[in-house]
Amino acid sequence: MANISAGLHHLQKAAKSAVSPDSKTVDLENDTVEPGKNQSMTTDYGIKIQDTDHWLRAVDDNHNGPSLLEDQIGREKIMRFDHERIPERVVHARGTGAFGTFRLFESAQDVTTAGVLTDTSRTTPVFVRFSTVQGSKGSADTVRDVRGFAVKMYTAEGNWDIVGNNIPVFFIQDAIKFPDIIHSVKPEPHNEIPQGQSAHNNFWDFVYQHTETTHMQQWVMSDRSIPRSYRMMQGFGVNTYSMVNAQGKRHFVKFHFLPELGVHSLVWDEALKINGQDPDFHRKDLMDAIDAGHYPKWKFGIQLIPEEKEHDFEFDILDSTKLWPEELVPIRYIGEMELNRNVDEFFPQTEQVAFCTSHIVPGIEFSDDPLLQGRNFSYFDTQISRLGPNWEELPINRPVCPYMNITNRDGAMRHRITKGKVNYWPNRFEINPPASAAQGGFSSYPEKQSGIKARTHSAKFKEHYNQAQLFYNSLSDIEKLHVAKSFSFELDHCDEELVYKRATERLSYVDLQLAQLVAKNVGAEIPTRALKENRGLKSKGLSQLEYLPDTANITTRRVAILVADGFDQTSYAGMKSALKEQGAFVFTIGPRRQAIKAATGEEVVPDHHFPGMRSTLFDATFVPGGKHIEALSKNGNAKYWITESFAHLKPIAGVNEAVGFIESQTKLPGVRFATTASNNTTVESYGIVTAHGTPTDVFRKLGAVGKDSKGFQEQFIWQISRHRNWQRELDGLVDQVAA
Ligand code: HDD
Repeated sequence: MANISAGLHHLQKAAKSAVSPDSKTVDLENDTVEPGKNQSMTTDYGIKIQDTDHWLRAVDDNHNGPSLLEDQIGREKIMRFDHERIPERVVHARGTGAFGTFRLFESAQDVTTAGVLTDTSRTTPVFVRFSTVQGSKGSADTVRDVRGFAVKMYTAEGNWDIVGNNIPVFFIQDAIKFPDIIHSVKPEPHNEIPQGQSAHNNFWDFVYQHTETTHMQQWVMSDRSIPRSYRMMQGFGVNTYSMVNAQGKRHFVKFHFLPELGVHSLVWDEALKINGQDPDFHRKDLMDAIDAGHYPKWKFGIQLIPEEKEHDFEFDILDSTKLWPEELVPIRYIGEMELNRNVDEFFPQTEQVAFCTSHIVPGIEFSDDPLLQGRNFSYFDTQISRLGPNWEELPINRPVCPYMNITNRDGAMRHRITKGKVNYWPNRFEINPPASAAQGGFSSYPEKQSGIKARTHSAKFKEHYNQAQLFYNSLSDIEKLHVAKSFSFELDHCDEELVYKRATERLSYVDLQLAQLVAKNVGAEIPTRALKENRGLKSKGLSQLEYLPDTANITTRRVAILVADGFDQTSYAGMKSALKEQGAFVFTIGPRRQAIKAATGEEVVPDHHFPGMRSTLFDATFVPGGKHIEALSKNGNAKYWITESFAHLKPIAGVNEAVGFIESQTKLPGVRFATTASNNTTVESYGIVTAHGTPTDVFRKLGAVGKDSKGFQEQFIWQISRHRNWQRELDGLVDQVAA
């Protein structure tokens, strides 16, 4: 099968070739346009516009007078504006997307016939949309929430949508409860509060009433729900699908995406502040990385269970509140997804993209997962109210393979024009016949079905705590601490005693210590015994720290260099070029966005001035040596920058005069992060990297970077690649600084 070429341009080419070659039709299919200087502005019905700024009026000698309703140009302009909005998504309203490609490096033909998973010569175009769940379209990016991870693969046999999240399990087991969980987490009905938060009575009331949510609660209160970047999140299909091979053998399957950059999160105080300081933090982050050519990549994996082993597990494999532990069902990584092109226009692409769990291609099938079955109904339905019945033919949604259906006609906003006399099958011309299975027609797996009507689930669906414990037990100490802190934050925001007391009590089913810590913080009764014995089981891959790459990859990490007049040019330039060489995004921050002079006379124009930026928007900070420290020491913004970076566990580096400045801003009597021992000595302590020596000695050509790097720049780069210094928080230093 020939490659399907990547990206939108290719999508369009393919779409064109899928219809009649008649030139007029092709023109109509050409949806992407680029306005130019030589192209006059016209109305939507084609006449050229002379004046865009004055409504047609009947004026007197003073040019005063009433506006005329006859101004068809003015009316068209206002009408178009009045109707710019379509209903936002009822959930996942806030999001952003990008184009890319999917490549297969190992065929899965032993388990499926799907071309996209068997033909290693193909490149399949994709569009991916990331999102938050709770907030409205204009809400902030870095709220504590599940992130949507929706992938549309434009395969040669039709579109395949994996509508997943960055968390592998879900709150509820049955789709019929979806309106309730979503109503409970959304702003409360009487006052429309709060926006972009689950920290309120109704959510915690609902999850208490549904013990099946206990597992997902742990994930949502962990660092997973405050990702550093969409590029640093895992993606999970969550639901159980199935796959069928050429011999008709069926396997159950779960889909996984593993990010090349590792899985990283913000810290909570940082996330809260970014919500106000840069609500578009995540969408900018994705666009900037793609624009700079640092294309994010994810390995694609499948977990497989043969049909006959469906009942071999202590949990039901069709229950979406359960994951399949990797020890029991290993992940087989068979492909790679890369995002490499930003959208041209947000609305027709990212806003109008519509995903559907029921979009599957031959070789991939559903399962009886009751959440998936309900989703298959819901997504189809929601697109009709958001986009109308012809939503599948919008440019972003239509397939790139040939598609034609003479029966599907008309409806609001029909775009495509289908020639011919007949619109039904069978017809006397034998136009548009269905395809047999041998010709690629979709045929459902002949799963045997019989039963009585009942509103029920299998007995295993009733067990709700084992995997909540499994997840919590598998976390590292710092991740456990964060879980306790986020439960405490959320329940602290619940002002109804019944709500926070009961939600806290529920934690004793997971871990007694966790329950005790949270109870103390939120003012609930401190439990003395676990309400369910913790079996102490752990599983691999649940702690996100396990995905920290061994290599010192700092590409796209945002690093700030703080300067004022009198900075040392050699250290400034040395560090800047070392960081850039490693692919970091480096920004100079100074007291003003005008030339700042180095001690030796060189000038640099900062990218930002101190009041215009905050440390929260950077992963690490470097302060060069030099006389400028005197000015920085008197600048409240610069001083707070260091204190806050310290509290947010970020690597900080400084040389010579800067070392004392950094130490003074961490305000920890008795804790020293540097020694002044001998020249050219690099010291790393709690992620603070310092050195003393002549700048030319300290800033030599960049050597190998690793844990034991003795070089100053190398050690700083290594610390950045570790993301955050958790030890500071574990040792209680952060509580003392409290940015
Ligand atoms: Fe959903 C959107 C993910 C359960 C009903 N969902 C939506 C999106 C994602 C998910 C990523 C945004 C897609 C986009 O970017 O446009 N949803 C999930 C996951 C679930 C899940 C991983 C659990 C496994 N969803 C779920 C259930 C129902 C829905 C049980 C209803 C029964 N979801 C919707 C929806 C949305 C949606 C109302 C809103 C906008 C849309 O579909 O296109 O139909």
